[in-house]
Amino acid sequence: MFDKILIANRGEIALRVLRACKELGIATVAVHSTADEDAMHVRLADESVCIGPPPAKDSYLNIPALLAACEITGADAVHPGYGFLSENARFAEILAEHNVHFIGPRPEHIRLMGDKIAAKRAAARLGIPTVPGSAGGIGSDEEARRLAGDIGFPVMVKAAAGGGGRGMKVIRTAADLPSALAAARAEAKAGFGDDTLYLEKYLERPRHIEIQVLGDGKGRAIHLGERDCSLQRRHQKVWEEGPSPALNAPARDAIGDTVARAMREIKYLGVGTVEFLYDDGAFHFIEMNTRIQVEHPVTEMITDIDLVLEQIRLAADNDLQLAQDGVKFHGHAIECRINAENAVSFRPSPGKIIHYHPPGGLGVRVDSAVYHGYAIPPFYDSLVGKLIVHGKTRGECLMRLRRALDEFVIDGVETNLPLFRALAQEKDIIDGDYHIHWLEEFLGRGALQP
Ligand code: MV4
Repeated sequence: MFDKILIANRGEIALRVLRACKELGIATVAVHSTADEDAMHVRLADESVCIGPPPAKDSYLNIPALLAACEITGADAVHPGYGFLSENARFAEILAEHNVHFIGPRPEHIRLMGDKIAAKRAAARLGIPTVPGSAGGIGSDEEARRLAGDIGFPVMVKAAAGGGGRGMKVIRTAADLPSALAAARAEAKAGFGDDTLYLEKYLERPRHIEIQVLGDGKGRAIHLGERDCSLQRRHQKVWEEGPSPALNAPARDAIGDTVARAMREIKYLGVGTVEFLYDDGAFHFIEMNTRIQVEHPVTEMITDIDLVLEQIRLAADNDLQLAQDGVKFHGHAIECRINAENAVSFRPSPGKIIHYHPPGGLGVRVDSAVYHGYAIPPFYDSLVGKLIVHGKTRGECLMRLRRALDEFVIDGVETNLPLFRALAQEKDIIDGDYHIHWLEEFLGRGALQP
C-alpha cells in the first residue's frame, strides 16, 4: 500500500479522497493555488504545498510544480480526482518516469478512450453496442454525404478529440452537410488541434445512462450498476440517480455483464465509467471516462462500496476482491449538484458564505468542502457540494430529498437549491419520465421565473 498520497485537486473531491486516505492510514499531501489557502482540504491534510497562482493552468494543471511537490514531500502516489489532470495520459507517464504511482488506469487506456473514434472502435470490437455511424474518421464532404445517406438523417457530426459535448453538430438534411462539417472542423481544430470528425445516427430523445466498472488490471473486472445522468444543462449534469428509472434488473445485468466482460478482456485497471445513450430499450456506447466521477456517490450509496478506497487499493496492485455476485444493489440514490449560481440565469455567484447549515438525518449525505465563513473563489467551477440522498425505494428517496432540500441553508451566495426544490415536485421527475433534453425544455418553459 502507499505511504503518502498527494491529492492533485481541490474542492469537495480533494476532501473525498483525503477521507479515503485517512481511513486507509495513508498520509496526505494537499496542493493548492494561492486562491485556495483557506480551503478545507488544505486544513485537513497532513501537509500542504502551494503550487502556483489562481489560474488552473498555473497551479492544478502545472505538472512541474506537482512533480516538485511530490519530490519535496516524498509522496509515492498521486490521486488526480476528476477534471484537471485526471485523464491526461502524459501526466500518468511522467509520474511513472519519476517513480510516483498514478491512481488511475494505465496511460494506454486513458489515451485510447481520449480518442473517441478509437474508443468506439474498441467498444464495438469488445461486443459493446455502439451508435450506428461511420467506421472511422470522415474524409471528403462527398464521403460524408454518402455515409449520411447510408445512416439516414438526422445525423450527428462529432470531433474525434472532443467529448463532453464540445465540437458536435446535428445535421437534419443533406443540404446542411457542407456548412455543418466546415463549422465542426473549424471548432475541432481550434478547440483540440485535431479536426478529425466522425458521423453517427442522431438519437432524438435518449437517456444518458452510464455503467460503473472496477478492474484490477489483471483480468478481473466487475460492474456496479448504472447511473442515470439525463438531467443536464449545457452538458453539465445537474441531477444523477441510480438505479435508472428506465431499467429493470435483467436489462441492468445484461448491459453490466457486457461491459464487465469487455473490461476483463482489456485488463482495465481502476475505476471507470462506460457512457451510453439509451433509446427505445437499446444501449448505444458513446464514450468511456477513465476517472472517478463527480456522481460516484450515487453508486456508493446503492452498493455500499467505497469507490475511492477501491481505486487506491487497485492502484497499489491489489487484486480485485469483490466478485460480481457479491455486489448487491439496495434501494435508490439521487445526487443534486449544488452550485453557487443564480437559479434562473445560471450566472456564477462566488463570494463569502455567511450562513451554512447542511441537512442531515437518515439517508442524507453531503459531500462538500465549504464551511461557515468560507469565501468561494471566482477562479474555478461553481460546485459548492453534492447532496446525496438514499432510500429503500425511489419514492422514499424523493421524500427524503424534499425534506433535505428544505433543511439546506446556504446564505451569502446564490445557489441552485431553488431549482432542485422545483424539480423534486415535478410530475415527470417523480414519474422518472425524462430524457437528455428534458431539463432544458423545462427551463425554456420559464418554469422557474420568480
Ligand atoms: C449524441 C446525441 C445524440 N445522438 N450522439 C453529448 C455529449 C457527448 N458525450 C455525446 N453527446 C450526445 N451524443 C448521438 N448519436 C446526443 C448527445 C447529447 C447529450 C448526451 C448525453 C447527455 C446530454 C446530452 C445533451 C445534448 C446532446
